[in-house]
Amino acid sequence: MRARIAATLIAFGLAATPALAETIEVRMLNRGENGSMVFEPDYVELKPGDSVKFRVGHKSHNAASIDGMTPAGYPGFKGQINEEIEVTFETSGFYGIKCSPHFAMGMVMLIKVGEAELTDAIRKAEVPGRARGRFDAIFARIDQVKAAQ
Ligand SMILES: [Cu+2]
Repeated sequence: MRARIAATLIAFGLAATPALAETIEVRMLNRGENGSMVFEPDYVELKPGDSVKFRVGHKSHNAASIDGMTPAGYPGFKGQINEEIEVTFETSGFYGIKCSPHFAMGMVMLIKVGEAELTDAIRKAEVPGRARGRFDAIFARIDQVKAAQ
């Protein structure tokens, strides 16, 4: 009898424990594998509750959410230049991220949290031309992976 209670408690404990939250590092670089002014990697997939730590690879960059490219109601965030910030993402959806001074040079990345669809609101958000090109390339990779599943 005592053994059965213990087993029940253990099973309940495991079920109630969420998967361990992870922190993924993204570096802010003047030059990376995909050209100049880049976040590396430029696309990450997270579980709700996971975090991204934005690391200073080179100086003069920051990480900030892009208005209109986050889940509805998300308040947004903005790191200072050269600030290494760690951001926890709780709400499922896509999050467009920019470096404020290099947004026009295409310094952007995309984060997917949980289960989310690439909506037209995300795909067609208004961003500078070079950011548009990089986002379209990221969207194409996501679509390719999805089509192969
Ligand atoms: Cu930058």
